[in-house]
Amino acid sequence: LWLHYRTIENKKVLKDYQQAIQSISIQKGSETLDIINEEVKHALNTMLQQKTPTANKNSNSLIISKSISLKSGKNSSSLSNELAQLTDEGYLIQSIEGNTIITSKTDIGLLYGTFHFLRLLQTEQPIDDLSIVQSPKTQIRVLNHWDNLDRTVERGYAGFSIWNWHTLPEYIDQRYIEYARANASIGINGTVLTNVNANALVLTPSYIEKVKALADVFRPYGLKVYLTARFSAPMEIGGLKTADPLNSEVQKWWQQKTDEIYRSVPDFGGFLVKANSEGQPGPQNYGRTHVDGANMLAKALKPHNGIVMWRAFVYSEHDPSDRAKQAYSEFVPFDGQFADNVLVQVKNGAIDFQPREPFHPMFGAMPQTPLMMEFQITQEYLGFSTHLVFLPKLFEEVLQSDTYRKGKESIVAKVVDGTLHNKKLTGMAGVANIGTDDNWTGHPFGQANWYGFGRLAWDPYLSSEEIAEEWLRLTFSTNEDFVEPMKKLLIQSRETVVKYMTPLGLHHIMDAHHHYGPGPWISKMGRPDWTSVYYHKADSIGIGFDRTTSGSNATSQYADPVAAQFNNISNTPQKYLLWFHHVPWDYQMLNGKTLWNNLALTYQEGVDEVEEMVSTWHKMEPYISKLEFKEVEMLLSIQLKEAKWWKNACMLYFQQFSDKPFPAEMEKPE
Ligand code: GCW
Repeated sequence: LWLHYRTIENKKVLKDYQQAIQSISIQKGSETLDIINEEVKHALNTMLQQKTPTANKNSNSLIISKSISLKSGKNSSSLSNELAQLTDEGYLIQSIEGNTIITSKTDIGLLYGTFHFLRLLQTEQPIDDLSIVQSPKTQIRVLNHWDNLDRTVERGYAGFSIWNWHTLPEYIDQRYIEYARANASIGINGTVLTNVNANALVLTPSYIEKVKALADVFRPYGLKVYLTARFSAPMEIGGLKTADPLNSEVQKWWQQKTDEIYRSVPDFGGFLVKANSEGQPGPQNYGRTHVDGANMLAKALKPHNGIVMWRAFVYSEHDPSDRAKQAYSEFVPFDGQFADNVLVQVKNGAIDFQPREPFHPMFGAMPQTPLMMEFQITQEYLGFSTHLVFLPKLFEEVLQSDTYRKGKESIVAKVVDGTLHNKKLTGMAGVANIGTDDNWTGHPFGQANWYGFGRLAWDPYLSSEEIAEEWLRLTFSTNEDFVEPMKKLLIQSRETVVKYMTPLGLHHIMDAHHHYGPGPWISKMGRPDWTSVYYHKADSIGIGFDRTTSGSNATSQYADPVAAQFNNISNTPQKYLLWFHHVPWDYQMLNGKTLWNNLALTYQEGVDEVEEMVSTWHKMEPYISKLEFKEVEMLLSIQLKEAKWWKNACMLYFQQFSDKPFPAEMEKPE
């Protein structure tokens, strides 16, 4: 991963660092502090090519400690003022009196600060005048593993689940430790071990023992464990006749179950729940509401400081008019009714992790309810672990979208970090792309998406360029001839995938069964909203989903002026055109060409851009290990083949409706 330390490449920088760090002094006395000691020694040995002595020198020392005593009184008081401003996970990295000091209120803060400092070294940043003050901007920064107890991973493309339930609790796989270390290095502080399509068995005593073993490994890395709670568990493993959240036996069962978990895992984080969605049981089975369900669990967790993450990903088969509207319609009326330890977890867009979606209208629309962001790191709709797509670019686009809920600059990032409506509880979840593959994520560049998610959960205002540059420098090389072209490639890669899969606001036109490859045609999936034609609505007149006031009126779920903008075809950004409008094939676009020709040329651009990715990659051979170079080369050639497949399948299919020739500039589909 990005923690594979390398000797500092630039000789002058190496010399400066050796000069600046002649000794290290690190506090001792806890497991976390031991981890810091090990990490620093290992990292410096490799990066600085020297065995740095542990000693308390007067200067040129790296000092990592919660209590720092300074000679100069002035510095000392400003340091303690700054320290007082930090959250428990925050830290300071400062150059003071010729030393580099990392300090914090907690051991975990020191660990985060240490990883930040090591990142500065590996990416070759100046360290002679540091004045870094950092606290995470969100509180709950969690991975959501869609891992089943049989070790299959729903929408996982990197092998099997890394949790070996069979050998737990006795056998502690080294992977668990590396996993915790990697997460700590980017500030992730929680992990939901199990799939949201939940299995109640994980709440039985023998599994709780296994969960405890993982929690014990993760604790010194600041990583809390959470579980998914299957709503019908009281019936399935508790022998009750109902799971009605207003039934006192059911309430008692959850309370006792929760107490039982906390006896084994005293810092257990809480539950993540998918209820009344895609066949999962929930409170609505008993005529109750999301509030009834969430608050019942919240009450059981409250005495232990646990939380409920209640997902808003709901869409019913009974109201097929417009799936995009349903989460908002079901949840927004409940604003203010959830208990104070409940977060509603909302996917970034209203459909389902498509290559591009406008931001979910729930963001900003529930001023009295903590909403947490759910991103998908695993590439369910973006070419699995086969296509290279740098997702922080997608995440950034969503986080920077302006909801206008409290006027201009009410961006989604402010909903997520709680500043828009003064929320105390905040968080971001990422559906993990991690598995048993040697490189953890299948595609070697999938690691960048795990990394980028963590960085954005810590600070939702970071730019994707900054993240791309950091990750490239950490993982491969700091040579500008590598970093610059590869940064460009990463940043471009997200738009490229949109172009060859779902340009101009198209969505959900993949194969309906496995979600890989094109499938704009009718599928035999049973539900109308599980087939692509529901979403693109191509006919002899045009293509696209009319979500304006003359159509499904989903636009009314946005605040003005966003709603007005999306309602008006000429003001709608072209990237969302077919998301909101049914547009005639001959409609003239900004470049003067028709919609049909634009569609064709955008698909073609997508293909051309993958060709450019391939040729950029070929120039990177000197900077990459042989194996990784070859791996990515092979994967890119699949990506190119499949970009053409998408283009050809979609254009030939849509041509049946448009009845128009392909523009001359487009390579003819075969
Ligand atoms: O994206 C869809 C997936 C399902 C998933 C569901 C969800 C875990 O196709 O596999 O189920 O979303 O987010 O609940």
